[in-house]
Parts: sequence; C-alpha cells; structure tokens
Amino acid sequence: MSNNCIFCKIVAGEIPARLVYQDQHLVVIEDINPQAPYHYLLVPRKHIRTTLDLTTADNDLIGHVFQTAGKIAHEMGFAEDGFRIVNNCNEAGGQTVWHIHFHLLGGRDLTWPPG
Ligand code: D5M
Repeated sequence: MSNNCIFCKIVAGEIPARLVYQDQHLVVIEDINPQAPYHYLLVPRKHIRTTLDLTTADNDLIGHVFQTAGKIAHEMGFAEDGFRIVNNCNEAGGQTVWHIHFHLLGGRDLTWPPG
C-alpha cells in the first residue's frame, strides 16, 4: 500500500466505492465520473504507479485484468455489442490517479479517435 493513494485506500476498504467484483488480485469499481452507460475501473490490489512500472512479474496480472474485463462485459450484457478497455499513462495520456487501473467502457457506440 502506498500512502495517500486513493485507489490503495479503496482496495483496503478505507474509502467507500461501488464494488462490482473483487478477487485476490483485483477490485473492480464503478467510475465516479462515468463516460459511458457502463464504466468500470479494474484496479490491481498491488500498487503499481503507471504502465511504465510494470515488470515481467506482472504479466499474469495484466492477462487477468483483460480476462476479467471480458467476463464483466459478458455478465453485464454489453460484450457482444462491443466495449473498450483503456489505460491512461502519465499526464499527456490523461492519467489522474497514480495507481495503475484499466477503464472498461460499454453500453454505447464509442467513437474513434479518442479525445
Ligand atoms: O482515471 C481515473 C479515474 O478514476 C477517473 O475516471 C475518475 C475515477 N475516480 C477517481 N476517484 C474515484 C473514486 N473515489 N471512486 C471511483 N472512481 C474514481 P485516469 O485514467 O487516471 O484519468
């Protein structure tokens, strides 16, 4: 756990969040500022600051993130229509919380390119 990390506090249950799913590696919560009818954040329990801080030790974790995102999309009923998984890295990439997380967006036609 990293001090003053809001997602570490959510993972630890110290800050409330709308929990969608959890297991030993991940918590999945509803995004507080949804950009689509379904907008979830897949947050690894391990504090990893950005995508640039991943190591080979995290390879299974990242595979698990993507498989879990697909399962949630299926369970929520928007998998077949389509969805997007987004990771923002560093300021120009739009990152605002410095604990790696993956946005799962679905439930509407998503445009490309992103803003
Ligand atoms: O995404 C950070 C995302 O985290 C952004 O969409 C808002 C969301 N957020 C921030 N605080 C909370 C809490 N407390 N609950 C749920 N969602 C939250 P980024 O990719 O870093 O810009």
